Amino acid sequence: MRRKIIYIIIIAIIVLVLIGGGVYLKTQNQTEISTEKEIVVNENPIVDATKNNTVQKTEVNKISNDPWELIQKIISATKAGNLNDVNSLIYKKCDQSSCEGLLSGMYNILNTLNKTDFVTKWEDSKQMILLTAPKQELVNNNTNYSQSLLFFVKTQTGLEFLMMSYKSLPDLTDSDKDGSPDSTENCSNGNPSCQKTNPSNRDTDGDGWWDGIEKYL
Ligand SMILES: [Ca+2]
Ligand SMILES: [Ca+2]
Repeated sequence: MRRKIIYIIIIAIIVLVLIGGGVYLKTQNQTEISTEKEIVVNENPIVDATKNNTVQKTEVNKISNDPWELIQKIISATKAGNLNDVNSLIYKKCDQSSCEGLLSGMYNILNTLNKTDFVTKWEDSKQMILLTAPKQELVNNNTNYSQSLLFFVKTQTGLEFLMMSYKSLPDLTDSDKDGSPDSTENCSNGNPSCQKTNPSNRDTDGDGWWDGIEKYL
């Protein structure tokens, strides 16, 4: 009888130990879960911070469809000498060697432009040209007229700057409004390597690019 009681006590002790171990293990699991939750919670600000950085970066590199907003961004980027930013804003990309001296040159030219001088805009779904009104000037005591043109290309990400052009008489007449004067299109400008295009058709070869834009692409 006494031996049975001892067995019962030993079994009871084993059961209590097992139950106690179970409670301990359960507590441990809950602690681990809690720890994991803390990690997840701690990751949220990191994820948010990454998203914020992405938004900020997108805002910085966002290319505008407003040509003057684009010009201002190029002026800022060229002034800072930031080639990467400049390349994100211009159509014909350049590397460090090919852009040597270009940044300061672009800054000096673009920084002198006045938005209000560019009174004419020609554009379609692929390109845009801004033009000043012909301006009277005195050259060697002779009265002449000159005009500045800004060429842009519309890309999938927005407007990109292509180039600036300066024209004067007798190259101001541009019948088809494609950025290439009649004198250039009909090769009456004396250029021996001139290739004729149709001065009455913006897109002589029908590929969507205007004649005045295409030669600079
Ligand atoms: Ca033309
Ligand atoms: Ca064309």
